[in-house]
Amino acid sequence: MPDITLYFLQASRSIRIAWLLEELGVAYRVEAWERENNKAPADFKAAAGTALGKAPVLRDGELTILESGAITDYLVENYDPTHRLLPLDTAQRSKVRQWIHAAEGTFMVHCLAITYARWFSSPSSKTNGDLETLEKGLAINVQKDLDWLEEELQANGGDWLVGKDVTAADTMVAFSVQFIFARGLGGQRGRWKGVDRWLENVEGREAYKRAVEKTGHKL
Ligand SMILES: N[C@@H](CCC(=O)N[C@@H](CS)C(=O)NCC(=O)O)C(=O)O
Repeated sequence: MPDITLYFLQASRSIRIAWLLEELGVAYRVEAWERENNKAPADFKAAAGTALGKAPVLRDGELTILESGAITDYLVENYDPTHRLLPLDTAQRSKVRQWIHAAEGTFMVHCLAITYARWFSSPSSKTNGDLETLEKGLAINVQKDLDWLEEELQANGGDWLVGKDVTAADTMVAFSVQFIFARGLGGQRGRWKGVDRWLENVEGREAYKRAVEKTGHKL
C-alpha cells in the first residue's frame, strides 16, 4: 500500500495531482489549507517542510516531491503500470510531455504575468490607463496559447489532448485554462469553442469530480 499525502492549497494547481491520483486509482490522504491574503499560510509551509512553501507537495513514504509537472512524472512512472496516462508510443509520449511542460512553462507563465501586473502595479496605473494597456499587451500571449490549444484539440478529434482518452496532458493543462478563464487573464469562456467543450469533458469526468469532492477545490 502506498503511503501518499497530497499537501493541497485551496484554489491551486494542487487539483492537477488530486485528479491524476484519482485517475490512477491510487489511495492518498489530503491535507488541505485555505489561503491567507492570497498566500499559503505559515502552517502549510511548516507541514510541507520546504523553503519554497508552494503547493502542491507530494509525500510518498520518505520521498518529498515538488512541482506539479515533476509530481506528475513521478506518479505516472511509478503508479501507471499500463501506461495509460503517459503512453509508450513515442509520438504520443512526446506530445503528453509537451503539454506537461506547456501547462507551467507557457500557459501559467503568460497568465500569471497579468496576475502580477494587477497585484503589483501602482495605484495610479490603475486609474490612468497604464495597467489596462499593459494587460492588453500581456493578453496577446495568452490568446495565442488558447488558439494553439484549440487547434491541437481540433486536430486530435476534440475530446482529449492526446489520443482517445484522458492523459497526463489533460490533468496538467486543464487547471491552467480554468484559472485563465476564472480570473479573466486574457481570455474568457465562449471564444474558444473546442476548449470549452474539452473543459466540459474534464469537469464531467468521474475521477475529476471525485478529486474536487475530496479536496474541496473551488476556483
Ligand atoms: N511551478 C509550481 C508552482 C507552484 C505554485 O506557485 N503554487 C502556488 C499555488 S497554485 C502557491 O503555492 N502559492 C502560494 C504562495 O505563493 O504562498 C508547480 O507547478 O507546482
